[in-house]
Amino acid sequence: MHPGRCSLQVSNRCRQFRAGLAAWIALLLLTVTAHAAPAARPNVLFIAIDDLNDWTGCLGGHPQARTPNLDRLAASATLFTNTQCPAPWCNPSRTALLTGLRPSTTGIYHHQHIPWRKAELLKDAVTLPQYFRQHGYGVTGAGKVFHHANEAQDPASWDSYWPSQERCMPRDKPPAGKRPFCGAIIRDGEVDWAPLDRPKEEMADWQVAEHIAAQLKQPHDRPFFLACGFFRPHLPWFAPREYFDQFPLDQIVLPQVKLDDLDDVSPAARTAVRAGGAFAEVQKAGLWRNAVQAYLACTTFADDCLGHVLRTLDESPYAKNTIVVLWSDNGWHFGEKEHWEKVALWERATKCVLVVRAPGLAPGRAHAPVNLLDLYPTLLELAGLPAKPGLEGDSLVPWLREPSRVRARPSLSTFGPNNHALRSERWHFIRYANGDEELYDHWSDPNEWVNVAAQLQFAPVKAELAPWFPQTNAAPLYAASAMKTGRDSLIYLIGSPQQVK
Ligand SMILES: [Ca+2]
Ligand SMILES: [Ca+2]
Repeated sequence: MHPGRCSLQVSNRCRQFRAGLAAWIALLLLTVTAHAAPAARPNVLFIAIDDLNDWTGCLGGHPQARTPNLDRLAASATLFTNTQCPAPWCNPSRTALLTGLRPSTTGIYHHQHIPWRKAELLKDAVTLPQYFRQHGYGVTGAGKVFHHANEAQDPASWDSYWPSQERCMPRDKPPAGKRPFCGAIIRDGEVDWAPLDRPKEEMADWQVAEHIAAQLKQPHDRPFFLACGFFRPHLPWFAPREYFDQFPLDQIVLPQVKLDDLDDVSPAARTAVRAGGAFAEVQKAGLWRNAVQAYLACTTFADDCLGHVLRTLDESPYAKNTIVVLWSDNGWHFGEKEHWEKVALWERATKCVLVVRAPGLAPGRAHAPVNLLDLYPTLLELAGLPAKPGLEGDSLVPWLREPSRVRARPSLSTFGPNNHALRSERWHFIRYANGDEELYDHWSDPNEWVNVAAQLQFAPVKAELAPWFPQTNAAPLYAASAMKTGRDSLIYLIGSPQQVK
């Protein structure tokens, strides 16, 4: 055989073989591609706990806080230890988180700015759950996620809701007898608490947990976004007696307060807080310790509900392919700065809880300043959905990958028009609409006892942070005259709408 001819024949055969192989591989790939499911997107379990400050085991804000389920979640996730709310109040905080836009952009500053869809900018806004709906997710929820008129939950955002789109929580049966149960009338009876002689299964929050758990036990034919909103430890602090019994009254540790703490805050803030007056009422009634006990009890009850959901997730087929995010919408004062509740720009009111666990990412603790506004872009990136232009937060995925990363951008909280606070890793800088300022150094003063805003040596700190104050301060959805008087108008004592540019 002629070597050349032979070589030619081999070469031809090789070419035929290669061509056949290529065609076969192409066919195989085509077949595999045609039959394979599209890349599975992770599910999202989105958990809110109302009014939970840092009195948790993992954040260490109170030595007696007992939150074993939250702590376990935090240990398996990234715990953001310096999280600020967009606004220290349910409605503006949640509206900002769920629309991705600041209160100063939308004009939703107040508890009473509902329904928030009435704001021009939010009329056609696509909310976080709605965005997941638009991208093929099955989106459902139970409990308090949006703050809304009569607990309704913005039908555009959900495929379904429990108990219904009109009522986000089952009604808790009130305790027998007449309010107030705590022993005194505090803020016209709004501040109240009591241990209940009933099983936890009869509580609305437990029923929300039960509903979410049932969802996690079901088969799902597409990725899900499941929202779970717990109402406790929001007022009134009613919880089964077994939770109160875990915190014997004579052993309750009270928060550290400085008696003359308000002396160096701005006059407007001092007036506003004292006008609220609930802490003075609590003290006068001799019930400070009882109130702390009730809050700790309600927090442990909420944690128990959380545990029910997390255990069900862990035992489900979705354990490994579900992003878990847990957040609270604002902090709470218990007498620090003579203040009682949220609605202030100090750290006790603005610091909230944020935990994010994503498949494939190692647990860690991030101390960079972050904001609930960052959640919207974070969840889109984690789920592999297209980024949404116009959101005012930033994705936290870089901090989920590298928790020790430094962040230049401070975290913004807003309370009423043009009253803002910026939190960096070290500083908390508050500027009210009338120009009054407070500056606290968290490295030396974690309780925010010493306002150093007027000290010349810190002028450069303020100058560095100030450009982050928003340039836009939208007019409130409704005028202040439409507001109730008293505590609900505190927001305008500090920053009257007339002072807004
Ligand atoms: Ca709240
Ligand atoms: Ca002080």
